[in-house]
Amino acid sequence: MDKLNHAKLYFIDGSPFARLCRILIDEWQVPVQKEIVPFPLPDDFFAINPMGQVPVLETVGETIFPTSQIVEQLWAMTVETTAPYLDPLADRQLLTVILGMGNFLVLATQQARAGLEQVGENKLGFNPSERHFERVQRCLDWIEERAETWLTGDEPNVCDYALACILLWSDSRHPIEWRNRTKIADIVDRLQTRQSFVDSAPAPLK
Ligand SMILES: N[C@@H](CCC(=O)N[C@@H](CS)C(=O)NCC(=O)O)C(=O)O
Repeated sequence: MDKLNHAKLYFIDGSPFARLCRILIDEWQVPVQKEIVPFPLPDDFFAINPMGQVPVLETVGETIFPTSQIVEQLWAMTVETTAPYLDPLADRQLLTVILGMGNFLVLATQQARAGLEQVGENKLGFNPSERHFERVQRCLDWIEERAETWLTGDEPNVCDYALACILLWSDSRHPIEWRNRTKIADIVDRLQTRQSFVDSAPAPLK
């Protein structure tokens, strides 16, 4: 068997980052198996990824994370480079901002859902969770300013998929205001009916 047939993506059902990778595997037709792992992740997952997070892509001899690195690897594995081109500077900066915004949103949402409250004097000078939500709103404004029909060209690309995965995850966990940005809302609405999105939709929370 060749190297491609051995590749495996570890994911948890809800993760927007893992959902992006699952969607890219389907959209770009990359030969990668998908293996679901439970949430919370077992402690021994730290042996696979020292950050204790999914997604993780295993190929022969390589264990690849975080999401941005997996995206590059999946792109390199597309059989006939069917994936649309990403400009090395502008588009990758956009993807970095979208994934960074996702990190802030996940951290702040997890804190809200964990019911954590302030227990001591705030020596930092701001509320980290509120600051994360503020960053998300500012990033959305920045992305909306740059959006056209799609974020990076004439067809949907990894930046559009990533943005949609993150905002749909937010809707399913701890909704925030984002639909007031009409271009972003239009992108998400056009993507969420695609088969790759339907097949990877997170199960409702119990
Ligand atoms: N920066 C990471 C973010 C990945 C991430 O936040 N994964 C979350 C799920 S959305 C996770 O694995 N959480 C498990 C845990 O915290 O135990 C990446 O780009 O891959």
